[in-house]
Amino acid sequence: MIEQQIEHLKSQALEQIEHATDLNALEQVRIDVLGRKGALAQFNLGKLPPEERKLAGKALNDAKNTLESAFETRKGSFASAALNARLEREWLDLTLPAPGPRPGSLHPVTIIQNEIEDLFTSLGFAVLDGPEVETEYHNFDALNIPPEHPARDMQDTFWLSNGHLLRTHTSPVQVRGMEKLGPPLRMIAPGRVFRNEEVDASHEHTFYQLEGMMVDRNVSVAHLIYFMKTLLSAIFHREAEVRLRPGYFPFVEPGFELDIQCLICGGSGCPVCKQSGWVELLPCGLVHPNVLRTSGIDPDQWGGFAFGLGLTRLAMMRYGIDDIRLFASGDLRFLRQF
Ligand code: 2NL
Repeated sequence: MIEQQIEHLKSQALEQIEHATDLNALEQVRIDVLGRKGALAQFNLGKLPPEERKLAGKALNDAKNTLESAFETRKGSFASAALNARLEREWLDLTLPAPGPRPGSLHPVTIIQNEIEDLFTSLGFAVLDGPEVETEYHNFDALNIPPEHPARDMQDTFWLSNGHLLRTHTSPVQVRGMEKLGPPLRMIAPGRVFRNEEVDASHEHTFYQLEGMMVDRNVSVAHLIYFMKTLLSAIFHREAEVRLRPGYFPFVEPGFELDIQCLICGGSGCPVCKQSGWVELLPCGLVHPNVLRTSGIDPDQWGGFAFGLGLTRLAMMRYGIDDIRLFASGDLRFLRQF
């Protein structure tokens, strides 16, 4: 009789445990059933005959044990559900890009320009800037470029209606540098230049140059070669073999085309160097006496070397870029690669 009541209470309690919706509800069931004044405590076995008391006591103990372990199990399932819910709520994908605007990156021409500026700064050169709209004097006359020179033609230069022009090289910055600083001097002039070009994969109307000049006493071609080799080692991160060929530029005498031994084949000949083993890299020379004199420097006292480096072309070589139009395209798929 009493065992049946216990059994009934047990199965009822097990059901309540199963249906408890949260920890509080479960605890209430536990107090109601197993608590000091709970349902199980209400059974009074004292009045039973010994034989029955023994059986009833065993049933009561079984029920208590069964219910206690059912409570623990249910409690454990609430705890793991709570943990799972928290894990789900606080789940974080650390491989996702951070929110907000993406960090930008430097333009490939800027990367190379910065590297070369750092090198020349360390060698005592000033980094100069100048106007992009120039006078005919600073862009041509002061550079010993004669009036009939083809560079002065409308086909090659963007002229403004007031007689000024968009600088076709950064040389006018160096002219202004000579006027302002006087000898001795070391300077580089990186910047944007403009030519009236038919645009295609290898020609742009706007591109970047970096020119440099050193004026001092007894400056020779040996100094020029030393500085150019230092420059090329910094750019290509290795010793570069160079050769000089004669080249004509009105603002230098003598003038040279400086070639480097092909970095692809090492000089044995390949498609990049057109089987010659050499790649044309930069024009250079000793500053023409007329150019020094025009800017107020006595060519009998002072001499100098100068060079011009196509930053845009260098970036194309460094990064294997086959279309010059990409540089100013603003195409993020291009820019994000650097
Ligand atoms: C080029 C130009 C060269 C120079 C530029 C220079 C400037 C002054 C005096 C003498 Cl103020 N020379 N600059 C010298 C040699 C070559 O190249 O178009 N480079 C890509």
